[in-house]
Amino acid sequence: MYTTSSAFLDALIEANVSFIFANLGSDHPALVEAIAEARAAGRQIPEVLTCPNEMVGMSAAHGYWQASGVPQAVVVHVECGTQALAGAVHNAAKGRAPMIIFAGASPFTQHGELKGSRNEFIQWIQDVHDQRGLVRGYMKYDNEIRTGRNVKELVHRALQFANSEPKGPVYLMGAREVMEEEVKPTPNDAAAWRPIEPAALGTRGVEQIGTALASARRPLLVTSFLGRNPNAVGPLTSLCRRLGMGVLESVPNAMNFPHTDPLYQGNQWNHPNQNPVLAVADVILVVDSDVPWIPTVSKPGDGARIFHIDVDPLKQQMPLWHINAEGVFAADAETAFGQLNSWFDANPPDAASVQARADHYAASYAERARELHALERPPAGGAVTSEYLLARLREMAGDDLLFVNEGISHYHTVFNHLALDRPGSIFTSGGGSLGWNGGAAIGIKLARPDKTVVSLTGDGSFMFTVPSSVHWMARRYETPFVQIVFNNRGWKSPKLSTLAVHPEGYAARANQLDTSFEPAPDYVGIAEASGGAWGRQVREAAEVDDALAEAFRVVREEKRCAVLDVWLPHH
Ligand SMILES: Cc1ncc(C[n+]2csc(CCOP(=O)(O)OP(=O)(O)O)c2C)c(N)n1
Ligand SMILES: [Mg+2]
Repeated sequence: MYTTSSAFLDALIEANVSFIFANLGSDHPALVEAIAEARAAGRQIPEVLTCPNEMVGMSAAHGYWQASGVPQAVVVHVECGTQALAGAVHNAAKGRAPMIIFAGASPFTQHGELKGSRNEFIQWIQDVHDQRGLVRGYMKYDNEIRTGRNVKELVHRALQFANSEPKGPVYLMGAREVMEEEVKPTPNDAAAWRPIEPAALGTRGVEQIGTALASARRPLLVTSFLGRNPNAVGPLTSLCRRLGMGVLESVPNAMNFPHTDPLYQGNQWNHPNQNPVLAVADVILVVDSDVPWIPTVSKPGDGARIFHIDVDPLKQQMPLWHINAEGVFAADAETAFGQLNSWFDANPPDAASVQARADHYAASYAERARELHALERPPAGGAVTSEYLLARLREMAGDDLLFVNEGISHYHTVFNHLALDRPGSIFTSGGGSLGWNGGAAIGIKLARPDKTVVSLTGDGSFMFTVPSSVHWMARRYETPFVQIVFNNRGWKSPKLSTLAVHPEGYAARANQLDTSFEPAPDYVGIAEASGGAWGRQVREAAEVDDALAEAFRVVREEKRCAVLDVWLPHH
């Protein structure tokens, strides 16, 4: 038998989908049957991963794409499972992570008119007015499969949207009767549904940007996520070096530029102070950034000339957005840097100016390096600090490490002290819905089994990941990773948010703000019970080296997760 569901699976294979992150229900008999039939017949289908929690499954699909560039599939149960995707929907949309989500829908017949007609009470209860509307504000494309005769077309069209810039998740739903419909197999025409080719700058744009950069005294590139495409980092590095252009990251989402290069000028988050490098830059090239600066605290100087190159310069999903750019370009960063590099081949910049700029940035780089280094010294008394821990991790880390950063109030600490220089070596969710790191670590390990994955998470964010599901899946699907919990006994960030607006109010004087996790949960115990993880608590700086070494050994040799519950000063 060949049904809509069989054709759906074939379409996924044609689209190079290796995994279906699935959470099944009464809407899926046709799909479950088609999967079983394909297995019995030896027909190729994606591997199905059972995801006890939908958000974990979708975060895994997100992580898989981040580490491989290949979108995967998520299957969930009607509107309930769609809602249970929860904040992963936000993260994929904001992080522009492509994937295809399929949800069944309640049968639309109730007297047995068609195969798949209603036979369970829940099918009346789960029939809602606008299932697709639940996620429409976040999906690049959504549609309903109405017949098996064009299901493959819908899958390929959906993925064409997902894979075209600005990328993002797409959603299909199909009712039971439709997914049961018998159809004839059709040929593979996935190649006819290619994503839009990367966009280039126009000749005038290249000239405009090139001329401005050539004459700048303090040219500065500001970026957040150009390194989502690891191939953009090389051309950027060449461009910066030949110009003596500094690089400032704003809320980085990837390894955008080698942090060991003297042109690197640090990363700015919610720091409540004007960034000094940004203040004096006279020509600023913003490339792939959703928040290049926060104007109430930090912005370019008044006379600065700003150019903006972005996969989505209009920020189509952001109702309020503006930077005062004299040139705005929708272009692919790797392509644009290639064009600018060619322009500078033909128009070599003045060597003395380049040297002067590079010297200036190198001096501020050295100053920053000294400050960071001082922070890494273990404090008197022996307690562990995040800076010390990260410095040790940096020293002990091999070149095979991939980092997952959901450190929240430690986001910048992680970027600062790991000082990474390998493109594609660190990932963040790109959004603001906490709990992405556990699922993401699974997806990243699935995509890159040769790598050692290290997830760095706040204690609150550990709890948001649904750790029981994460650690069960990690064991079941053999995706061991190191997970380091920055345990400050609660949510520091909401406290910082309050104090930033009310520095001298009641909250500032209160002895607790309902953000504490005392008594602290046993994070190692949770992971151990759910997935047989190894783990230990770390309270002293002197314990760090042993704990890290053992964690790496366990993950690499015993192939199980290792959780280090690192006790930092109370938030
Ligand atoms: C799903 C979700 N719920 C709530 C928040 C609001 N929020 C932002 S940061 C934060 C605290 C996170 O705690 P933790 O991971 O321990 O990091 P810390 O702030 O302590 O560094 C919270 C609750 C959010 N961003 N996402
Ligand atoms: Mg915390």
